[in-house]
Amino acid sequence: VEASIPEPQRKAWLEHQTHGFKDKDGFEKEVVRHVETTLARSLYNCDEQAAYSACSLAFRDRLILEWNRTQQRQTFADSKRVYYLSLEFLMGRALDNAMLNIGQKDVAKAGLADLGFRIEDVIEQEHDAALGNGGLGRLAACFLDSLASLNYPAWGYGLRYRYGIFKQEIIDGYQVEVPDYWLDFNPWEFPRHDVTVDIQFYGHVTKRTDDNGKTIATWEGGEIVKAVAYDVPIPGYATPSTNNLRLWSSKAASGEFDFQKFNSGDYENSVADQQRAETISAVLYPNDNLDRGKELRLKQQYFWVAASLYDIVRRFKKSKRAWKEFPDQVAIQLNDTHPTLAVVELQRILVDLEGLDWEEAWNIVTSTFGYTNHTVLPEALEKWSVPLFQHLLPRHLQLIYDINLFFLQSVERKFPKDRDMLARVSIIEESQPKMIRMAHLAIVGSHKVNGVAELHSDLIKTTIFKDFVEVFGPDKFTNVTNGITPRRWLHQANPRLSELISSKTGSNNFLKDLTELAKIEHYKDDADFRKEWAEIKYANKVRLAKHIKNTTGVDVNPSALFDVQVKRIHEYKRQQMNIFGVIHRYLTLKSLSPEERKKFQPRVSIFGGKAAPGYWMAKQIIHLINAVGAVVNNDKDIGDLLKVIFLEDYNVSKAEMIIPASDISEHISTAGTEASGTSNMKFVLNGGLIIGTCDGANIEITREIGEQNIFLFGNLAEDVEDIRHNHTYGSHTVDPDLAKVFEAIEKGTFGEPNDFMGMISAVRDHGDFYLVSDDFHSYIETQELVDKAYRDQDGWITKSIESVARMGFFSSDRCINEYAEGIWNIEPLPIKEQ
Ligand code: CR6
Repeated sequence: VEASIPEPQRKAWLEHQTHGFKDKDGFEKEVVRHVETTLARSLYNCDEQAAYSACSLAFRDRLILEWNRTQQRQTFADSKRVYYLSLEFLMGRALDNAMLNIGQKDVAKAGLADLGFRIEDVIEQEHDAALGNGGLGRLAACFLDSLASLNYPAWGYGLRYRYGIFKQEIIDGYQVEVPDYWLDFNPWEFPRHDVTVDIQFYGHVTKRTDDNGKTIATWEGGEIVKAVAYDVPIPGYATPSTNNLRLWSSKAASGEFDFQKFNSGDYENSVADQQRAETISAVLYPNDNLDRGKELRLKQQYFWVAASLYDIVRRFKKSKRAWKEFPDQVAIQLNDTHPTLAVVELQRILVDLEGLDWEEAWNIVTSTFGYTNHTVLPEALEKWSVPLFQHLLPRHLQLIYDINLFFLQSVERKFPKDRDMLARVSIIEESQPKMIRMAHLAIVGSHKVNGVAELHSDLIKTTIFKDFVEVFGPDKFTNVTNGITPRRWLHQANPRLSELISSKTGSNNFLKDLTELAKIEHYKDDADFRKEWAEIKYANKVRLAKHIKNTTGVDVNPSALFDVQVKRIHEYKRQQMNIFGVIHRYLTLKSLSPEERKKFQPRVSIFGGKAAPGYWMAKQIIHLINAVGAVVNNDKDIGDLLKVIFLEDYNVSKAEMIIPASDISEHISTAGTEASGTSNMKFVLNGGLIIGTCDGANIEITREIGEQNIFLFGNLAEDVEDIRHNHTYGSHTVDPDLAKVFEAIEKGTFGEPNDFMGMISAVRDHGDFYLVSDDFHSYIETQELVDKAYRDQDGWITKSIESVARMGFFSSDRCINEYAEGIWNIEPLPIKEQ
């Protein structure tokens, strides 16, 4: 239907166009209007939540107007767009970000004050949008911020989960999961009830031959579920560009429920159908770096991918171009293998629905997609059982078999008679049952494959994807080191530091070009600058100390060294090594005389992070941290010398408070296991130093900031395999200091020893896969170096300033520019002065 307003009536439209608020008065007017009309409240019952809602709506109105203009500009320019497909977008809060990116926080602050509210309290009302698990989801969120800030024509596509990552409560030292129902009132989304797509599942395939002898496959029967679009505007920083994040929500295709069933008295089943449909987008799978192979997860993936591709193809078709131009208009990035079905779905659309030849279609497909790998951990590599897959997506399975056949034929030509090679690279694993290897499908279906840090990109080329380098040549594989957005992780999280930097660099331009941070190195000996630098860190620590007091009841001294490890709980991230180290410190302190103790550097060990609900060992680690805290924090001999804190429910908004308050943070994964890590970058950018292994982006951080500014320890990735082999086949004794720690636990120092035996026997009896014992000595020694360095406050501040000054490389802007140039072949859309 042509919905465009005819020329004669356009004048009236243009005259009555709205623009959103322009100044403080305008802002207040909009807030009051939203309170009184949208929220149906008044000055007699406007609490902070209502003020938050109205304030957000005032900003949303402005965003959506810019959003409209941005879309028009992009359509008009007819430029290539990039589509970022991610099953996770860990956005956190939107209001503060919108205010800062639009540059209207001061206006909002003054306006809210006039109306009787403190802006900080209003911001705090917002529920995090927590549609992700950890680094991968947060990376997608940082990328959206950079794409908009750099004026790239880009869309994000994801799922609108009704429940995001669970809320974590700690009860008696144990993690308890509480559902995260976050949609009660979400002012940041626009439901598009007119943008829907029917998605098919199950059914069967029929094949017939047409008049030209061509085989036509038709996917019939099964069931239909409706995808409804919800749009979230993404504001760029200091630019009018406002991009779109489109999240799909599932609904029964027949609307409310099946009236036929209802009328025939089958009420329960008609409701059940509806609920089954809605289940698809109901909940985010809470696993980080773990594949569970559940049918509902596959349904989520296909639902999301099919809806997104339909949308992308629909937009392309409007341009009336020839199919071969599709890759000139469209780049699609696969964030991990979760959206790999998009490769198959696009081939299906082109061959089955649009009638293209296989070859021509496949060229279009492979020129369109890029695939980012985020892990080498085998347990995280997605595989789908063939029988399960066949039942749900029968036509897609046929297509995968055909893709594999043609691929293996090409391998055969290059490596004749190498049957082992064929078996290794095949998309199908010949196991019982057969499995579809999604990473193989993603590699075969993309023109570029990238890892997320240099070491990681090297590792995938020499280990898990080695054979593919031989098949496709090395140029298909590349590296794009992760980055973070300085808008959220410096400007928003640490406003005082951001202001100090801006006063020295001359403007806020460093937030658009982070390499400008280099300028602050000139001030590293400036006494006033150093004093303010230290004061800001201290103030951030005071704020965190208050939060610790409020949430745990424990008093911590803000002058102590704050040692932070916040991230998902995982054996490979080795929180167990950290807590064993804390116990070692406690035992050492206990063995000293009160006089000797006084020489010790006081420390607060702060942990935070969620364990996947089914990850028993991770839950045991959380329990031990809390059990140690309960003993240490109440030990009169120890006092302020050591405190152990577990912060409940670590999420993006808590990270914004915790990260700026850290003196040292821990990034201590077994070498070769953490693909990149991104919180390491956030901590250093906020003036915290880090202790870490030679893993992921730690290595590049060292290259940038200098070896003297980081505390590295432990075995190297290249040696891990041999060490593991020795654990199994050689002699394996536990490090003596670690053995003392185990002894204390087994004596019941921290409560029932049986509660913690899993952690001990993993090291002692089950091959110590993560090399906790091998790295323990070097870890403890390096922690002593940290203490020593911290006691030299002058030296410490120099390290801190130097590090921040050299972090320019880690902006997600640099990262997005690399993707744009090396993988997507797209350019920013210039904004003409309006
Ligand atoms: N768990 C990596 O483990 C990396 C992010 C983003 C991870 C982490 O090192 O920084 O991706 N991998 O690239 C996956 O999620 C599979 C992560 O967040």
